[in-house]
Amino acid sequence: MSTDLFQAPDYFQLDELLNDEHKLVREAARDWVKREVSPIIEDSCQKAEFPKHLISGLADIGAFGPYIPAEYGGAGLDQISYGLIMQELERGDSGIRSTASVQSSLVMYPIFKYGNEEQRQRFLPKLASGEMVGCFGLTEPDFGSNPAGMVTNFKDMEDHYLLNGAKLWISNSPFADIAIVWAKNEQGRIKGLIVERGMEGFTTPETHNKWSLRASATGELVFDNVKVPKENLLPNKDGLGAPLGCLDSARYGIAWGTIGAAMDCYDTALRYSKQRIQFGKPIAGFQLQQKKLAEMITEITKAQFITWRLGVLRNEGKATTAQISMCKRNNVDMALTIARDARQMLGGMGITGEYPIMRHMMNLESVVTYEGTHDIHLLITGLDITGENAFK
Ligand code: TGC
Ligand code: FAD
Repeated sequence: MSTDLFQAPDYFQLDELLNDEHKLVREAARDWVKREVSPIIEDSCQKAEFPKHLISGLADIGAFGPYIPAEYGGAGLDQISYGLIMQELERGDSGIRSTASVQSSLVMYPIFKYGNEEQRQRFLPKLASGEMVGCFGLTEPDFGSNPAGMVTNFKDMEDHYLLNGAKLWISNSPFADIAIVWAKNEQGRIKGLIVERGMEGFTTPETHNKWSLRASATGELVFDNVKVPKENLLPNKDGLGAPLGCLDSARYGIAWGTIGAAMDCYDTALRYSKQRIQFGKPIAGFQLQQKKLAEMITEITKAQFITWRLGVLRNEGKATTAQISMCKRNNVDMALTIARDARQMLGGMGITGEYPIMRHMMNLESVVTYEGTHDIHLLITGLDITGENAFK
């Protein structure tokens, strides 16, 4: 891959809305991505390997539990800083941001929010430092967009729970030390369980042949009469609202993250278009290419502002699920459109690993699907504004 020459676009001086801590956190993440991610990421994707050696660096820049209080090992940052870290990571690669999203919002968050003090003390510091990596099991082979239908279940055996079922499409599962697993109890109520690697009957086969998110490990979680100790049940919340609450936090991170991917595609296409000569002049001088670039910077700028505003609302505890959903949907769609246009602007070079665009484009095909598909998010907005449920 060519040298990372990334320059972040800030067309409407959004920086003036950030405080010193936000900028410091962002610069640390940006520098780290340039130094550690950019030089190796193309190779990891070609080999379809998650670069595990990045885990300690992710912990060092505060990407594991940015908003979890410092007493549990988190970085104790606000929601804007959390978002900016996700933006910088996904500027590098969606798979690296995925690993941080899952660890922070889908593993540390439910333990912090729904766990007891003993569980917080036992797991959060190790997850924050990267000594332990987690994954989140909600999706099942027959229940993706409709997790309420899940069949994974556990029975109360008095001195332990007995867990059976399977989860599919689980980020980080092949190497995770623990899994937050959502399963139904005998009353059909959804609860969260912390399942630990090494428990008998628990396996995590890897899913191969992905054309997308190749630098992120994806797999299954299979439970065959797994004995889960009673102290591993998350006691403080049940029902589908528990996993959906975690998704609010992760979807918010994705909204920021996809701005990073879009910025990288725009910045790459802009630089290339100024250097590439056809018909005797830089292709940046042709109206059709300028139209693409002008639309890209406009859409990035609009996304930056709704996402910053969402961060402010989250800091104030006022952001709704529907607002987060709209922002995730809009920003992934924006990034995917920009990636496709940017790829065309590079002509044949756009399909090579010399430039990051095709990799972002392929990654974003997963991002538009996970954490709720584009269609599901349209229906969430539809329900919110009309009061009519079109899911069922
Ligand atoms: P619905 O009836 O709307 O709600 C069921 C219960 O949940 C409550 N609730 C919430 N609670 C807290 N926070 C939220 N955001 C909540 N949203 C809803 C709700 O009040 C209700 O409570 P109760 O007490 O009455 O039971 O549920 P539904 O079955 O109609 O489903 C709605 C729908 C379709 C929007 C939801 O199922 C959905 O979002 N589906 C999409 C599935 C999805 O996003 N899966 C993601 C899997 S994880 C993943 O992809 C990780 S990728 C990570 C990476 O690599 O980065
Ligand atoms: P389906 O639900 O079968 O949807 C298929 C199509 O039907 C979609 O286009 C959808 O929009 C549409 N559709 C479904 N219902 C409706 C409706 N009511 N109205 C209109 N259209 C509808 N899950 C986890 O739990 N943990 C993870 O860590 C995780 N990581 C992932 C990593 C990757 C790389 C991928 C690809 C997925 C991951 N997922 C994870 C799963 C992801 O959340 C699901 O793929 C997603 O929720 C969609 O479910 P599905 O694939 O079963 O599609």
